[in-house]
Amino acid sequence: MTETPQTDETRYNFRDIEERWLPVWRETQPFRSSDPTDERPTKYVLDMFPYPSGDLHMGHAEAYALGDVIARYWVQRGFNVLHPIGWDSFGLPAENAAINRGLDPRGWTEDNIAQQRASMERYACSFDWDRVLATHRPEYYHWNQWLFTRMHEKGLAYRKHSAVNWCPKDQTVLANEQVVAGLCERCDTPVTKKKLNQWYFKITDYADRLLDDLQELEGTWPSKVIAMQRNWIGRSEGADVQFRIEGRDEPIDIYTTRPDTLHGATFMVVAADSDLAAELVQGADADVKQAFDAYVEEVRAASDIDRLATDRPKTGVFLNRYATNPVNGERLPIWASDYVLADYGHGAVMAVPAHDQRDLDFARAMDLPVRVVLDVRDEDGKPVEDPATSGVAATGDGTVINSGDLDGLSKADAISAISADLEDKGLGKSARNYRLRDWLISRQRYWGTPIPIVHCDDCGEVRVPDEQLPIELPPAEGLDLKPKGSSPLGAATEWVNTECPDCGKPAKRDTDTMDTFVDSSWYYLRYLNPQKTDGPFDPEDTKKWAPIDQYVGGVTHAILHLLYSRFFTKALNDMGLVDFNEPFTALLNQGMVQMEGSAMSKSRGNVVRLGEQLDEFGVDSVRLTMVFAGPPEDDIDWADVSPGASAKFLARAWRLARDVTSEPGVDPSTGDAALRASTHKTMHECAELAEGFRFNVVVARTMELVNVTRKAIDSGAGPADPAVREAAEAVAVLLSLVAPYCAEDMWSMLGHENVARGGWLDVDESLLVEDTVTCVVQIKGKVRERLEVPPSIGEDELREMALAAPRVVRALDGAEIRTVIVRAPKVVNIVPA
Ligand code: ANZ
Ligand code: ZN
Repeated sequence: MTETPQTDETRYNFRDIEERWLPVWRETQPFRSSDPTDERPTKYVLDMFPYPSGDLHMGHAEAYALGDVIARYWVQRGFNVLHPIGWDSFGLPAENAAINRGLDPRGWTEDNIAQQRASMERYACSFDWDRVLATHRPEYYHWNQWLFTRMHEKGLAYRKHSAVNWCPKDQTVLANEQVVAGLCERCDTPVTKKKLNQWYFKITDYADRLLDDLQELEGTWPSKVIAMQRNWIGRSEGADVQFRIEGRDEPIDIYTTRPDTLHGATFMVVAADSDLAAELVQGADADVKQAFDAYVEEVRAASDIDRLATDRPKTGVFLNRYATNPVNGERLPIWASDYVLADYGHGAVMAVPAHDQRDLDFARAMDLPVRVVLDVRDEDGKPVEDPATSGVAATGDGTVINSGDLDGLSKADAISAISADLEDKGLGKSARNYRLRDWLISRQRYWGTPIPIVHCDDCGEVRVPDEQLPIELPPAEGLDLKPKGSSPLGAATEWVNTECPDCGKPAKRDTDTMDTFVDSSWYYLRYLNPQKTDGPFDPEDTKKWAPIDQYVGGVTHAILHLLYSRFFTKALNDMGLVDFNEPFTALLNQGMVQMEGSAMSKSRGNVVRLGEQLDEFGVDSVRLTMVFAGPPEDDIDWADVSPGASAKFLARAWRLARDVTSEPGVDPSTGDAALRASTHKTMHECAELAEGFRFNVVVARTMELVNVTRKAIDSGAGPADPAVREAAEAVAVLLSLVAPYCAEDMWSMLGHENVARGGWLDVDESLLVEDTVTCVVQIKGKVRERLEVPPSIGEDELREMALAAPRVVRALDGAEIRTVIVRAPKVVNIVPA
């Protein structure tokens, strides 16, 4: 590539440029979205908000660069874009850090917020700084409490005594979702079970809607995330079947998805930690009881996820009790084991070892019989090996055998037949189960939203009246925040002791605080009116902006946060507070930033510091590198990219604007046609690319346009050509999406202000036609040559080109020509004499 000789590399100085524009943007706030007179159509682009647990890191830099490209793109397309930011500032990271440093979590949190905010401003995030929120501030959590109260009124918030996941290190309960492979998500301590009185949100009431409405998101959410949501909700269709228990008056229900295998049941298993197991073991011999008690002790320490794992050795205790199979009267021994969960279905299963792997593993471990009742074949039509010897359950489809009247039926027909029969006899009915559990929202920690409930000896659980909200957290001073199994708030005696809102007698405040996922379940609505004091959000503004057009964030939140937000939105919809059902119309998950093949972590010593990268290469180069590295969903390895090369490219782009000599507003139509075609084509394609999230290709196209423009300046049209100005302005607008400082500086050199609202080029369709078309040259109707010609080629020029083409000359071999028929630009027909 040629450069003008007067090029002076030192003249593009990102430090000067950053220093020049950051104060201007601080002053002008180009991304304010709350002007009521603004008539532009609206878009709501939302980035997941950060925890203020330190300064921004490379992961933030990637996510916010991508969200920013989207927001800035829609601004350039003429939309009033709401692109807000805030802080998810309650929760364990802040609290633990505060405990470790002996500081008040408030001050620590606010300091970190200030630091992150300054970094975001420097990073040129196009946030609307008038709408900032932080969930630890009373003006935010006031409305958590208000929403909790609405949930409580509707019976969607309730308290129950149950065994919960307990992290012995953090001394707090965890939602199932916060237990990863049996370990606490935060500190990797093995999670145990503890019986406690806890607050729940009844998300299971919404299981069907949460599942069915996923259909609406198909195509605009990553299919992987939709599948994860589906699995998490885990709807299962089957039947409840009644079994009599010898020596017990009431029969019990078991849940099965395979009533077709009833004849293959050879024993029954109840969850070791269920009430039923405890009841059945009553009256058993002392040694059975003792073995059972010891076993239950072990079981309580294991997580549900471990318990369900198929590769785990099976353990259990025979309870010395028997059940009766309703279809054939057979006597089935009853065992207690941990692979059956107490809170799924009825906490009891009929075990069909031939056709269920976990039952088979258990049967083989305990030496229990295996009976095949389905003739399952492999691909070659041969019967699969006997599960009793192979150790592999025959879980496929097949024909029923060893099952009396049912023999010969297919699996599906047998399920219908036996279900109908059981239903007739009153022994069974169809049933559904979900993997999804109610959402456990109470935490025994200080740094969260206090639950707005007062416990009164006479009135019980009393909601704090709306006009007494917010219930502010008492100061941390004087409280021991260290986790100890009960909430630190219990020690704030003055705060705890209150009077009952109903009867006025002395009563006590609930001392639990809310899971921070409550905060993030509706924050997108609070951005609409972060300062509103008489409600959580304004219905008019909700109509104007919500739901979110584009949500951007990490796939780590693919289950919990999205599920909870979807639940909140549906509950709010039912309360008439919003008129839509899904909060996030479209979702983009960015990849991760890695270093040398693995996630950055202190222990690996491969952490790249964002601040250092920004100091060395400049904000624009880092942003451009993030965006250019690949499709947004892909992980980026910082060892493979080159922010230095990005800086060189930006310098090259910047010099275009420096070199333009025409006046702003000059009519481009008289300019160099080829350059104009490139400019218009680039803008046209980049719009499509940006809307398809192919921002890396947008950057590549911009680079091409920079090269073409440079050629035009140096060896073609020259710096005064109006097409050169048009191209340089287009480059500035394109760069404003990824490299706003450089773009703003270019824009200013080009004689304009505020590149963010520069506006997308009005693409001239007539300039988009292909660069060349193929012209066929025929002699006496026979094709002799194909020529690539410009579509606008004139007849005379085309005739000359055709007659001069070497192959045509050879084919004519000096013959005289009678006529040449030219149909520009496609056909030339030569007729010799
Ligand atoms: C007999 C049977 C035979 C089963 C067979 C499966 C295959 P999903 O699809 O996950 O809902 N089950 C029922 N309650 C359970 C509990 N509390 N803990 C663990 N397992 C339980 O699974 C339903 C199946 O899981 C049920 O169908 C039951 O085993 C087992 F060839 O019943 B099945
Ligand atoms: Zn009372």
